[in-house]
Amino acid sequence: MSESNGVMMQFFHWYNPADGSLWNELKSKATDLAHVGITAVWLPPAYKGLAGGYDVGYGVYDMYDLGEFDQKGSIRTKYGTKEEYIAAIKSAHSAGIHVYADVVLNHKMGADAEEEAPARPMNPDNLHQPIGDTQTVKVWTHFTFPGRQGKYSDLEWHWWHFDAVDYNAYNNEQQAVYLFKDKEFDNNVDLEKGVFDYLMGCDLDMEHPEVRDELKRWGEWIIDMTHIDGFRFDAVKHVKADFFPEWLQHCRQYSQKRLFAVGEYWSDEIEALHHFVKVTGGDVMLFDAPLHYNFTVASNRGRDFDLRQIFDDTLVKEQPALAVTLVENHDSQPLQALESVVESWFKPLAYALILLRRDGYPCIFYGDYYGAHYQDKGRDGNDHEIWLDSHQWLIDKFLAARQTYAYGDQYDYFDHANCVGWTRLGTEEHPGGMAVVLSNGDHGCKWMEIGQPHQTYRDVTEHMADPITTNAEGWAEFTCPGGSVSVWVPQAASAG
Ligand SMILES: [Ca+2]
Ligand SMILES: [Ca+2]
Ligand SMILES: [Ca+2]
Repeated sequence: MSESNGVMMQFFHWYNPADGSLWNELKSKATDLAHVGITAVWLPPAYKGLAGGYDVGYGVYDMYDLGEFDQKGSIRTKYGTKEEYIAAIKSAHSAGIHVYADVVLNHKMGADAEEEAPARPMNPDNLHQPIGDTQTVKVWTHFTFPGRQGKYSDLEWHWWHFDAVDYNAYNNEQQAVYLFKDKEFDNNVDLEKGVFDYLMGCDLDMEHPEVRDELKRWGEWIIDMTHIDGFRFDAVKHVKADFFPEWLQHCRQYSQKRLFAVGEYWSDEIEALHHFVKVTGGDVMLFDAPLHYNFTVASNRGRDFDLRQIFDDTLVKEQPALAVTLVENHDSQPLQALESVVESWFKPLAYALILLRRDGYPCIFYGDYYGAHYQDKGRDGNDHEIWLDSHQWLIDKFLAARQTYAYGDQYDYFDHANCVGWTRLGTEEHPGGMAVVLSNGDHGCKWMEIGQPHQTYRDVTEHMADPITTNAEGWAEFTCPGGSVSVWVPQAASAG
């Protein structure tokens, strides 16, 4: 990642139109993305979900149906057909972009048939606590995949492949999670709710040998079918953490490829992230959710936020080699499940903080790059219309600066509550240096060392019109407008 200042893009948001066009869109945009400095894309789950052609992808039904079989009301998924998916990956590869597949190993939904099973109702808010006796329940747990007819895998899923479900047709009034007889919730999951193995749907039993084998077989299959370069694991805090290194090792051996991996452990508790890193031996990077929350708070508090604390308790500060840094994603965007929006005025500052510093593998959100417009119900039950601003112009400037100048030593000047800055000194291969200043208050200025004497710098953001020249010792007072950011690169050069 850091070797070439790589940048990932999350190539979707929650509200992309359900018209089957996303794979073709990537195909047509891959060259442009490579040109501006995107080196990898994370694509949404490509297999058929419960809601067929409308499913964002997290309601996993059939992992072997990439838009190939007439199941759940359509052949294609929300994003297109299997052929279009594979063609999009090929186009990305031709452009020099790696592709990461989104993999949901926690649950399945939309079973084809009901079956009876012995189970015990547990308190959904404390999964250790039974709220009834073991009884016969009627549950949607039998997956036969009638449209696929055993192609690629003939495994039918039954209740015994799962730990629990949350619906019992014999008692549909009861609020409970039904833990199947002789099952235990998997350990090494997040400890919220007693043990947070259960999230939704039919929760996979990662201790069942047929489940482990099937998931490994699927790993081989998706590698052969798509030549994917890595994985983004969904909802890792709800899955037995030690399964990930086991599964990855299997896939890496099989493919003879390094296979990148990042997990979504969505928690603002840095200790929980550290625990996952420990259990997985550093095999899986994590999205820096605490950093996202710091951005949210900073964007809401304006000048009352102390910018010196922006990296406090974040993964990029405490485990920089394992941090995928981000500003926003499909869950945090307005009206979504984990809505915690970073306000638009702060997005340029946040993107400078992830794209122009030494640490972290940055991930750009589709909605921040292209903008977005959509409507949905909010938590208040009312309909809302949302416009997300496109920050593409500035992000492209940052990407160009990152590619050309964000190298070498980094000197930090996090010495004022409302104005911070840093410089990069450059290397022999990438000379010139760069200075970044950002302010959440008034006009900012920062006396900083960039290492180049008598060199003139210009602001690629065009926020500041006049150039700045360093003194004989390679220092200068760099500036930015109030509530904004400036990025200073050598004037002679053309980057940005
Ligand atoms: Ca689980
Ligand atoms: Ca489980
Ligand atoms: Ca289990």
